[in-house]
Amino acid sequence: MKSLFHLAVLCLSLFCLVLGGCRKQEKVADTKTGSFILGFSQIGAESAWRGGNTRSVQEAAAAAGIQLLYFNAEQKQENQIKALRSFIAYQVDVIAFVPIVSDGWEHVLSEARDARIPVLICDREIDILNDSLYSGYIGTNSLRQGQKSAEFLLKKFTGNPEGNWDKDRPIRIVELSGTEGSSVVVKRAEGFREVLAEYHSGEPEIKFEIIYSESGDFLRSKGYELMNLILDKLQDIDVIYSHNDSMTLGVIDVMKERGIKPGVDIVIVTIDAEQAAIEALMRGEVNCVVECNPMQGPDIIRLATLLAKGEPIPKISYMNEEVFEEGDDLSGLPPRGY
Ligand code: GYE
Repeated sequence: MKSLFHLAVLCLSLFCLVLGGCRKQEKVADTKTGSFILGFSQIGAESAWRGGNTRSVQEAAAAAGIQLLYFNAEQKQENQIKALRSFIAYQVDVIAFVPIVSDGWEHVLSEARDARIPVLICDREIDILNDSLYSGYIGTNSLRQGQKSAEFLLKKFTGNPEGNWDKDRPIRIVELSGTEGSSVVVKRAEGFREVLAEYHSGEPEIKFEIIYSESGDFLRSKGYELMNLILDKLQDIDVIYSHNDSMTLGVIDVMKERGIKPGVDIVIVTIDAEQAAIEALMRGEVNCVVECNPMQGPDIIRLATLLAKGEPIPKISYMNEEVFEEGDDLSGLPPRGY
């Protein structure tokens, strides 16, 4: 029985070697023509932002004539790891992926290294001891997004002593965070808190207090659900700090259902800058939109092309991102595309 099993393993190994050998020869041919095969593992379709991110990669690959093997992990890390392993088995030229969470990538990245396939981390970052296991990162600067969100609040509340909030108590903030364990959530929370903590209140004395923080997993439905719970449980909320626009749209739905004026009765700061959030800002329903740029496709293809040629890339590349605030003239802003 054992010999039959060993024979099966031997045949399977030979098959992969032959397939791999053919692929390797093709790879040399592909690189000669300047085209190559990119394996891309996307986390899912949880927000309009994610949809824009996926389209950006697919359109950039098509425009560059790059063969894209695309896998949607449907929000599961184990699906991403399976996808990366299939890219390795097929011996793609480059692997790019959006790590849904920061931890748990060492083994599969070691396998990619052993297969001599360079890896580009996109959008979200990973926590790893040996950062030589990936070639570089291109994505958003989530720490700055958290800092920019808090910087707006400092301007809003400390630069306006006549504001209509209760001066006899701290400014009460509710935080809706995204997917637990993702780098974006950790860094958006960290950046936000460090700016508020560094603020030494001038005159009049103003303090900020985060009274509640919960994950809405970047989903509009969870934002709606959480906001109902929050309004049933908490009073005197001055600010909603939301880690993405999808959750914010759920929050605004609830406020309107309960006769609360979003952006007026409760200040709202949100991250992403989806079209719907910019329109809410223009209607005065949101006070600050911090951009998180999903249009990473051209940069991902540019960096993957360098890797396919065996050239080095920067370890970290951040997207250009700005802040849109109440009172800004947004009439000239082009459609967001997500
Ligand atoms: O803010 C959110 C998406 O990883 C930066 O994921 C991205 C985040 C983005 O679902 O809308």
